[in-house]
Amino acid sequence: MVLSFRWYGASDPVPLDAIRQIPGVRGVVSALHDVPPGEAWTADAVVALRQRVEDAGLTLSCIESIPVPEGIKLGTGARERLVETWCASVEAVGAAGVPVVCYNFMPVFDWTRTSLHRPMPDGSEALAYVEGELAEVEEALASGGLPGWMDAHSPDDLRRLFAAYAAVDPERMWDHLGWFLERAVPAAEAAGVKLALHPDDPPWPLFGLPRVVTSASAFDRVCDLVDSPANGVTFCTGSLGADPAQVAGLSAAAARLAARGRLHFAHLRNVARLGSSADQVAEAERPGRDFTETAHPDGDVDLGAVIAALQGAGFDGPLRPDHGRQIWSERDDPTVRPGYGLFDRALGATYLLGLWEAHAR
Ligand code: DNO
Repeated sequence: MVLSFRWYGASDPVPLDAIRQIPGVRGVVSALHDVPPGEAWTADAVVALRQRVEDAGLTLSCIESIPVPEGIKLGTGARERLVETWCASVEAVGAAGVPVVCYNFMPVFDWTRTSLHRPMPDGSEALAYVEGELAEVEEALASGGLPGWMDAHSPDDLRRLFAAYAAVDPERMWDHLGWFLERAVPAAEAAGVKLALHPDDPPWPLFGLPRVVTSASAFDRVCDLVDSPANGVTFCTGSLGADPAQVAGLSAAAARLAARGRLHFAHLRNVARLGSSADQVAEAERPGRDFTETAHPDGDVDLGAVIAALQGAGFDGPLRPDHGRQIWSERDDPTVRPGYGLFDRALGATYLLGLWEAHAR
């Protein structure tokens, strides 16, 4: 495996030099963050990104992400043109020699939390999701007081998108994903790139929008839609592990998908269902799907078992820690991207490296 770290490019307050100093980290996961979604990437621009990463003594192990435009997910008349552009970007990535592209098929919003600064018992802060707080988020959406992770859309855009998605039920969403893969997978094959679809985070419908990539069995269905080694997944333990019904089955699912040759990228992070022992909040107070992110060794996901499963299947792709808590001097630092500071992700990386080495013996 290639232990990797996400880097948001030149504007990331975490510099490549710092990433280089994390023990065991050799790969960087990044994207052309300055190219507007829907515009084709060029090979020259990807090569320049790769060069910058290599100049820092690292390798560009994965692109995360090339955003899929809403017109494709909605199945509008513009989708032919939009998918051509998306495939051109994949071609550029392949021409620049980067082996994996992570993407997602979530309508309107990428990962969704109700709090970016939930105080933890140890004085750190973490991202959290509490169903009882969703109404506040919806109000903020309507008024334009958008939380940071949602600011890609104006309130008018959102109203238009919500109205358009009202006509898309889950089976239509699957059709749209199938239509997309029928075009994207051959392009990826031709470019020598593996596609790695990220699951919806959290893995259930939100705000009445159709979200379908919500389980390991949905991943199987994705792999069946177009039967090619280029059509694979990003195995994100924090996304799928937020579902209490799935958390115990994660290592078996990782083993199955990796043995199938479709697990192309691993996001290993941890979550605790609020009410579970790691969080020590009374179950009765917060039933259901509420969860908080945790330090990598804590939480409900058995990351050691997932690592053992990946090793058992001979996984050799990029693997990265994911969201960290805000700890130490990053806790009150407004320049830190919630979830994407340096410190706790670096601790997560060394924990994953330790697990990997321990299981390799
Ligand atoms: C969250 C990430 C996601 C991921 C995209 C992939 O931090 O895992 O934002 O990058 O969903 O397209």
